Amino acid sequence: MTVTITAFERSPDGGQGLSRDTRVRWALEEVGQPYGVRLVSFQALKEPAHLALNPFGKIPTYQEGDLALFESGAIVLHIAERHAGLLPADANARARAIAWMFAALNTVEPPILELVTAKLLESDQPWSKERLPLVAGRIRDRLHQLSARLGDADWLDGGFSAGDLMMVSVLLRTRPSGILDEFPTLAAYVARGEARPAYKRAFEAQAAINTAKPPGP
Ligand SMILES: N[C@@H](CCC(=O)N[C@@H](CS)C(=O)NCC(=O)O)C(=O)O
Repeated sequence: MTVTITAFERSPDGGQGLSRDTRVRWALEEVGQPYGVRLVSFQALKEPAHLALNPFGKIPTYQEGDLALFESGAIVLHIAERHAGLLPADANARARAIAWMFAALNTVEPPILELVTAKLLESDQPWSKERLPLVAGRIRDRLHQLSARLGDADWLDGGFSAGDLMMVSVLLRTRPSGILDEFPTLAAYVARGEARPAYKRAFEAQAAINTAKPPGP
């Protein structure tokens, strides 16, 4: 069945691969599922046709026959459950891989997003300069813990899984701030993710759309 996802017509990151369609593209590439992409403008995200797919007016969405999904985590989990390659066969290992997906989205990503919000939306506030180090500190706390758990392993729990795909995708968002490079173990982990052929194909596909254009709003 044909799979169609949505992505920004013009990504605000100018093709760095930080928009959340990249993690969905990556999952589809890992499992060898062909897909189409419908590009959406910021304005179209808030129009009824897109809100019917994602009530919060965001990308990515995923359509496959009668099924329409939103939330990158739910989409990647769906792909991982339907195809071999992203979740282990052993039931307990599978549950742990899914736990790492949730950890990426629910424990590691929130402080990273908070820093983006603080920089983009609060920089004109008189308290902004004092708050930024606090927010960055919360990211560092999480990354210290994650780095300690990863240790010298290649991946979070045995072989590469959807948990790693999501964690690497989330950690990539700390690179522009320089924080990722403070954690050599995690920087190397992210580099291992980026070196995967499936990631490269996903990255290049989104870059082809975005690098030729000036950054969006
Ligand atoms: N939790 C959602 C977040 C989706 C999200 O924030 N998408 C961003 C792009 S990465 C977006 O569409 N932003 C446009 C907007 O908020 O207007 C997910 O993981 O899919």
